[in-house]
Amino acid sequence: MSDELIVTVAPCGAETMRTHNPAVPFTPAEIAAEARRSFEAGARMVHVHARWDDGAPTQDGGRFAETVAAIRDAAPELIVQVSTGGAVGMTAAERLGSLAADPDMATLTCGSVNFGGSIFENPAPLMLEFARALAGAGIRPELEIFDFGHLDNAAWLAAKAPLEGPQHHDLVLGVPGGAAGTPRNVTALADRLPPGSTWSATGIGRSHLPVVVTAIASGGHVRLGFEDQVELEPGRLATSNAELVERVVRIAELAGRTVATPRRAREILGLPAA
Ligand code: KMH
Ligand code: ZN
Repeated sequence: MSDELIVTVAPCGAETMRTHNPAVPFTPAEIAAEARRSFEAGARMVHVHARWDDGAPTQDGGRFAETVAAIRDAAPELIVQVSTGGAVGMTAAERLGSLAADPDMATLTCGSVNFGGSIFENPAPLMLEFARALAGAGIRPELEIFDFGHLDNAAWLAAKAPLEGPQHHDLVLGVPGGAAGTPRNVTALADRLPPGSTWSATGIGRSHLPVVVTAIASGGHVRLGFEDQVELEPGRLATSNAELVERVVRIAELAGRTVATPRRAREILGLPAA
């Protein structure tokens, strides 16, 4: 197990609003400032959603390009990963708009999942279309695993679509409707990944700490930020994404993990040098 740790920050997501936490960033400049502070705190990748100024989620290519350009300007060392998940209810074509930003990586969700009172729809043809779109654009995927069957879908996808070599996965646990954010689910899923895979884990809401602590102890990487949780502890809102990153870096260092350098983070994830 490598002791090097890659922290991904997900600064806003598509669903977190200022009613949940007044510090959630919306504009390209606000998202870039949060990304910069998170980089300084130890984040090595940023998972990007774009918002309009009023906070409405968008996969508009122009807005994504503007958001990614602002991030690259503020924190050129960060690996930029865009969302192709967008917000629940968006069409496949709409969701692929984010690829216009020419990111290092993009998400590829490996199956449908209940998402609170809605369904985050990722049927097999959409998965294939997205895998081919990423391969065609030379963008490395991050396979999003929200539930146990998604790993079986990922294996099906690897056999069907041009997914070359070992893949990087994010175990997104604790979505109401998906696999629960428990330590046992983290290790059960991580144990089933194909040899050579890399993985991170994300715990939604109050499953944040059990999930990231287990991932840190198990050799995985971690994702966190206002997309995934808004509190430091029950009833206490985080004042910035960087505050969440700082705490996880402290936990990781106590557990014997060291923050990967930007260069090593790219190597570990199979990305070309910056
Ligand atoms: N907003 C969720 C419905 C991703 O970024 O790829 C989907 C999501 C996954 O956030
Ligand atoms: Zn996302």
